[in-house]
Amino acid sequence: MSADLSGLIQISVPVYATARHLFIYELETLKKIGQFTYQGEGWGLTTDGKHLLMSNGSSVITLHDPDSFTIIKKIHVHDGDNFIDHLNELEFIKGEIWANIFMENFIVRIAPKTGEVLGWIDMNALFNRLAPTNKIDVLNGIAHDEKADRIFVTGKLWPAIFEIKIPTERQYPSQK
Ligand SMILES: [Ca+2]
Repeated sequence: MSADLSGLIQISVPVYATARHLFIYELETLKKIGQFTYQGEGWGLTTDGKHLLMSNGSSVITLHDPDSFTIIKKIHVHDGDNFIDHLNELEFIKGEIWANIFMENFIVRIAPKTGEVLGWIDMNALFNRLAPTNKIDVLNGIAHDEKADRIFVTGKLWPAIFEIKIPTERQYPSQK
């Protein structure tokens, strides 16, 4: 079984990857040092520094204990009264969960405590920057370089990784 690396994250020292099993690797040697199995699907994986956060293609993000993988909490992601489905790749960025919506060119910014959508980021402009000859697939990669505070996005089969900067809150006010 091959691991789905779109959920690849690092929490303290080990590296985690999902594919119905969650594999844990030692960072330096990439030797497998543990694994968990879980019910349902595992799409995206990130960490708030203490817990693991996993998506499964629904509107629910599960918060897990990193040692036992026990579910501590379910975060129901919603924008007003609407639950936001197809949450895919996750990235924890400065106190928010960012998730792309599978098959759509949008990233949502989510409040981890309440599951409320704080804002939508339109990624359509990136597609125009890729050559029409590129056989690109869906947006599915978000990464945050904490040290330099830089945000990167990419997609399946994309020949490029983009660094993005979001406009100020004043230009794109959140829902709250
Ligand atoms: Ca990520």
